[in-house]
Amino acid sequence: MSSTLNLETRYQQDGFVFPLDILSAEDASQLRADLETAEAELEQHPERLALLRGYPDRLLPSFDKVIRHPTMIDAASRILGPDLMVWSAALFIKEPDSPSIVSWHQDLTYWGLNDAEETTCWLALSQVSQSSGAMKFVPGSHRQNIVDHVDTFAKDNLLTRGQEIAVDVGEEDAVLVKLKPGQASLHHGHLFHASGPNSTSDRRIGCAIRYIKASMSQRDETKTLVAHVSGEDLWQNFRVAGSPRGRLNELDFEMCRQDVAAKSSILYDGVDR
Ligand SMILES: O=C(O)CCC(=O)C(=O)O
Repeated sequence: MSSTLNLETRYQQDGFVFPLDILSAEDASQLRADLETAEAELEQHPERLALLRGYPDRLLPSFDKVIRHPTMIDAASRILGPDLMVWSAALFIKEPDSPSIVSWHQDLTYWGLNDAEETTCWLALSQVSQSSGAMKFVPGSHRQNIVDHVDTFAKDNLLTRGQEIAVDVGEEDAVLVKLKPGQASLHHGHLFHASGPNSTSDRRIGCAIRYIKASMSQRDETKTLVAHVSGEDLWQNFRVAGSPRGRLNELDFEMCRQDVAAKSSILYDGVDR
């Protein structure tokens, strides 16, 4: 990994780039405060709280603004070209002193997309270090196609199926992705990555913004919900959401519920539930 190379070359070589400076520390702290106020408002409503954590960009105008941030759009466009959708912007939260982990996996394994024209911009809203549960990336692993995964459904695993790569990961070469609040990393949908528990007294919060080329589609032709954040949508392969109608608006919650239903048969394909 050499930081003297440009972003595209480093990304092609390693399958990731970091750190990218996206928000000032003050803006990151305001975004976190907006999220945590919304979480407190929804404390008695677990279903809505789960939707907020899965769809912050559809339910809070502050997060809708973030997924359209010019620096992130510029970085994603260098990788994917000008026509961009956000397929998901879910939060990965590890509470203080929490055993939550993410096992070694490749993102695109279970998303049902027809191509690999995807990149994740993972934006830190807290201090991200080894002890708070930073991600680890294996350089160059993105050059492999999707390898075998096994589903573990392990309790402390934050992934939908607790899926785990079933081949040798090459973990000894992994790079720790340390970030300050407001910084982001960019990683390829085939990159081997994982993260450990949070042993600090603060929450570890990241927003994983999944940019895809607008020309992609779901293999089963389901129109999953996306935000159209740059360029054209000549293909109309997705259901395009407008910006949130307001803060925690009931119609926006309903739209998210419909997308959860549409995506669940894709994300849990082949699982006997
Ligand atoms: O937040 C984490 O620790 C893992 C996130 C992740 O796997 C991803 O963004 O693809």
